[in-house]
Amino acid sequence: MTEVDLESHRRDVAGELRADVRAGLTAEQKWLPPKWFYDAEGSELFEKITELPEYYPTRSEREVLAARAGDVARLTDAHTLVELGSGSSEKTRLLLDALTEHGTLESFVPLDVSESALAEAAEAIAADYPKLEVRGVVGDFTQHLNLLPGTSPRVVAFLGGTIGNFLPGERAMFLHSVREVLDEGEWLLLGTDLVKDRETLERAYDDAAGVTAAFNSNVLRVINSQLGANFDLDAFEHVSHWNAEDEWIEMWLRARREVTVDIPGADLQVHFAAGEHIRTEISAKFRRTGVEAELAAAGFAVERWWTDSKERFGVSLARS
Ligand code: AVJ
Repeated sequence: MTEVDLESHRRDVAGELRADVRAGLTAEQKWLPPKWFYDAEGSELFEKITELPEYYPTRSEREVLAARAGDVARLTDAHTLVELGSGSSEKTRLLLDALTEHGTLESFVPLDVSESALAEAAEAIAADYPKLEVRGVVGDFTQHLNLLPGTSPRVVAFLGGTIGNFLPGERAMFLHSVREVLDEGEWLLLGTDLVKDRETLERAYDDAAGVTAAFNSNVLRVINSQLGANFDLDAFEHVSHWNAEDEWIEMWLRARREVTVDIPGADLQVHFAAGEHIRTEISAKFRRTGVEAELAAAGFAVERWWTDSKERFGVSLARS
């Protein structure tokens, strides 16, 4: 097996979790940031989600990439492909194939918070693309963008609709910070899940096999193991709800009964009334006009907009 060196920018994971847990679980409306889903087990559960019949985004985006990867290569002449929140990098192979074929690609830089998912993906890709320099970065894409290696022109891919996990203000800040680290003429390839009927959306986030429910409560398992907490996972139920006004899916963990939880690693005891919920994720859904306006506001020129045949998922190619 090829060995790929990962560089890590995550210095104090327990300290960061502690701060997020203290902020989120002492708030009037309790919340937790979605990045804490992704320990080794959570990353595996997410991979299972991508294969569920109800979870269309992965398949829809793959259809777009399969059709358009050649266009991405031709339009960008990329020397470096950076992937933010890379996970398994499974769909990314379509881009790597096209860019390798096109003859310009030198390096691939996947960045993810999950060291286990990143190591596995980076090694598999290094083995399958022997001429490619693979430089995995363990990091948080809201904090570690300025540390990305690679020669210009670079394409930064942010796929899967993960941008939907940000609130609108965070999203604007994030897009500005991507624009800031890129040189003029470099590229952003952005995947955005699109607004559609409530039923399709809510089913995608509440599958019949219960994988999404397990993924959601995994964040409590992470807090138990990292901070010595005593969350009873069975005391919380998975809820996914389409918020039509804000146009995002909200995932909650709702207390089935009154519960008190000790979180010694955060010096915290948290009380939940029966029915009280923690918001664990938002997954915003987009419209073409909104995506184009947000990219333009961040200083990008949108050169292409592509969707799958059912118009469920959009991919934008934008130039700095
Ligand atoms: C990885 C953030 C794109 O929002 O659809 C899947 C995560 N959450 N099912 C999404 C997720 C519940 C996913 N992203």
